Amino acid sequence: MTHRGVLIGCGFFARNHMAAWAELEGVEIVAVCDTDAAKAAAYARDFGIARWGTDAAALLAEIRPDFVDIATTVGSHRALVELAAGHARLVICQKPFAETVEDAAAMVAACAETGAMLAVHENFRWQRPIREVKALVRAGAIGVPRWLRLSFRHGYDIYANQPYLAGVRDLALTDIGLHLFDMVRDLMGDIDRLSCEVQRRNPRVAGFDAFQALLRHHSGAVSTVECSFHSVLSPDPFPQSLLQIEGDGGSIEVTAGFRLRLHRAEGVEERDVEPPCPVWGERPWHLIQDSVLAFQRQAVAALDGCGTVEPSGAHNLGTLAAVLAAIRAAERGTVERV
Ligand code: NAD
Ligand code: 89Y
Repeated sequence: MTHRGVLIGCGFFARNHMAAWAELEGVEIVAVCDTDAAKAAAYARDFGIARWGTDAAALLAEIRPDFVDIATTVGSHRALVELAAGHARLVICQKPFAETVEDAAAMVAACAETGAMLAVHENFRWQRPIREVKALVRAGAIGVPRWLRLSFRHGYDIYANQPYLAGVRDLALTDIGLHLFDMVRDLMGDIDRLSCEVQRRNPRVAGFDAFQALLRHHSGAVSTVECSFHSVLSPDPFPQSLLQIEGDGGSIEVTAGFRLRLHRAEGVEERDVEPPCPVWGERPWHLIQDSVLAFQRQAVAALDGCGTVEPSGAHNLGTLAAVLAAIRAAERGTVERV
């Protein structure tokens, strides 16, 4: 059986969603929607979609899809998720899920009420290097994880594709911090308290384009998470997250150029963890594009009745709360409980 989907938001990033849906068996995007008719029509033409529209409510009522994939920017998420909750079995919402915990909780409640599954398109945890690290940690390769450093620093011009980012106040925390905090929670467990410093590095952007946060987890583990969009590095590692994680029995590091090293008393094992570039993809975005495919693959399985899509809206509420706590900690110079 083919699960029928509607994609809402035909902008820069959703081209990756569309290409990935087209590659996956058992799903089909049957209609696309954008308030900008020219963008919706262009997607319909480029991806061979029969139906397009500018009014999400009218389109969902007409199509009655199995799933809705929301790829708009954050300001429209709550209204679209609440709408989709009444029309589909699965609702997927791009990050940032919401700007406030209140909005995020309302979306979780709306889907709980109708019984729709709700997932947030948090694809970074689905990147191949991160999946491999998680598999090693889960298999006990380093023992209990005690300390982690996650670093996302680059100078790639993200504003060329996403000009709206140049006007976001808490830019680094809300654009990439959400991804990093989701990955850290996935690897190290929930966060108890944190402190954070932010910086405005690029004089051409309005917001804080760098941050460094120190996290204490409920397990007692400690993580340091850092991000900068204005670092001069050659070769530029964008969009790789570099990582080091230590347990009592060993350490794992992921370095630039997709090298994973597992250090244990008996020696070091090294491997290449670069994902393939999809036929529709391009470097350096292939790391992210492959993770979109991996994230969406779960949706097909969930629609088939096998498992859920991770992370759920309810789980992402905790990630949003952590990022909002980091914003407060940076503003006040305090240690904040999450
Ligand atoms: P964009 O502005 O290029 O595209 C968003 C589109 O949504 C626009 O075409 C806009 O007209 C449309 N839209 C807005 N409100 C709508 C509504 N109510 N109904 C229908 N259409 C509506 O933005 P983008 O750069 O593609 O980013 C979209 C989201 O994807 C952002 O939240 C961004 O953070 C996220 N993103 C995620 C990743 C990732 O790796 N997960 C990467 C890049 C961007
Ligand atoms: O919006 C961001 C994301 O989620 O991944 C990379 C990005 O496109 C620019 O920072």
